[in-house]
Amino acid sequence: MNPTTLDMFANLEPEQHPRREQMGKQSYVLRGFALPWLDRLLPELEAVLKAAPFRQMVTPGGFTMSAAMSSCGTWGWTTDRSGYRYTRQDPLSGEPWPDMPEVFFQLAQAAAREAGFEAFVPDSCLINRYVPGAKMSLHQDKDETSYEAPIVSVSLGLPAMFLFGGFERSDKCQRVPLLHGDIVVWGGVDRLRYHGVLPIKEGQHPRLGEQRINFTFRTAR
Ligand code: MD3
Ligand code: FE
Repeated sequence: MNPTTLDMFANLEPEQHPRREQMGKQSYVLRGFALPWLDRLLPELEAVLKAAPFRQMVTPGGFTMSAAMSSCGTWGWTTDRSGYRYTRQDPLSGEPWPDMPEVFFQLAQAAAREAGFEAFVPDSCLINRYVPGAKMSLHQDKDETSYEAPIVSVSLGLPAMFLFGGFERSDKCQRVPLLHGDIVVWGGVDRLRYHGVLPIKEGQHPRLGEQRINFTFRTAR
């Protein structure tokens, strides 16, 4: 059954939803939104990773990113010494990125709708893996052709302290703890906010072990 059919808060405005926290004018944390989907997400994740395993990528400046990454969908985000970009092929295998599993797409679309963005059509899902100590420095997501579509981000496994900044790197950041099953949706006027992840703390998650997995859904083109 589609878990969205059980949503008894469907008629409330986004800012009235009890498990929906507003971070900016058009950005929300949906607490626990992914939990009912987990049993269908994890086998699909495993299949994607068999075809396109996690790898650590290098920034144009020559730094190895601490989060390991993979992708599925038409476009996969990659970085190497020559720059950040979206590619149709996995540079590791030379093959197209694995298809985005239907349940990934449905979850991303349901979360976007819950935050007021109708008809989100992601063509890219970046999969980030953080082990304790891994982080993501403050940045903007700017490699997409258009900034019209929102971004949907699913957190699984170990908790993370998320940094939700402003429109300049030096702007003060809100700190938002993200737990297993939480989804963040941001778009519209908040689409180009700086954001990052503080180093993940040591720990064991009962379902995912010593790691945090993040899915970042975007419309790349
Ligand atoms: C942006 N990933 O891959 S997404 C990325 O948790 C990336 O792995 C992070 O940033 C991760 O580009 C974060 C979650 C997120 C949450 C709230 C935001 C991004 C946000 C608020 C404003 C802008
Ligand atoms: Fe980002």
